[in-house]
Amino acid sequence: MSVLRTAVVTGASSGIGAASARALAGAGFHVVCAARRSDRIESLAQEIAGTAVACDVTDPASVATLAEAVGDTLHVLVNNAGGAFDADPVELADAETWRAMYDVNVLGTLRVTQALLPALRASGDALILNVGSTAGRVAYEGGGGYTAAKHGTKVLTETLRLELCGEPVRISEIAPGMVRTDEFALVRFGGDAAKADAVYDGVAEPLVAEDVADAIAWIATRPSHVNIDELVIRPRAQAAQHKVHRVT
Ligand code: 8X3
Repeated sequence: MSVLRTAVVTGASSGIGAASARALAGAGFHVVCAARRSDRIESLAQEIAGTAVACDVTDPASVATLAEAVGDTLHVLVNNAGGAFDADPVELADAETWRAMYDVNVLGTLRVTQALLPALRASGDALILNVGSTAGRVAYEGGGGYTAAKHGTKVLTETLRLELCGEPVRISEIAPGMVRTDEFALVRFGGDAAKADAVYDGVAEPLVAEDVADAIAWIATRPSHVNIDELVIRPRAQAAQHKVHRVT
């Protein structure tokens, strides 16, 4: 067994995932960077002396490949792959888009957790850290599909913590608010850069991926008996989902 502690980060090709892979490598972990876009994770893995594994969390066969690559022992799993795919009101929302959001944000977390749990258990000291959202805490107009999915991520996390109580596996959720990344809002608005930029309009300092990654590395480096159940992290300018200080 390797003496180096190992971590898997899903959705590691960009944003919070890539930043978390870097932060965990900085904290001494060997990081397995998992994502669909192999070119991106390969260069990231090279940069942080980690390992790249192409993985689509919505595909059970692909998740099985990830589990094989990880092997018998794993210390930290960051279930980060996820995203928002629309901003439509409930009345007009497309059920398939909602299904896709549930698939990646909830079922993706389920699949990867199930596949890697034996290796996590085998480490004797593990952490499963699910990346949720403040959208998993509250409802907002146009957010129904994404908020429903992120509420699902939250409840999955809470359930798992109850079910694994007594085992050497900690279960945490980090719930970020407004984080400016290259892709989150752009994906949500189908590539419309003007709409994506408007999300951060006048907000001098939204969080950046590194702020969330820093908190993820902190959670992962607490002593083994300390379980951070949940950590809500927002920019100072965002007191609540609807209360954002904007300078115009
Ligand atoms: C992202 C937070 O406000 O876009 O997970 O729902 S929000």
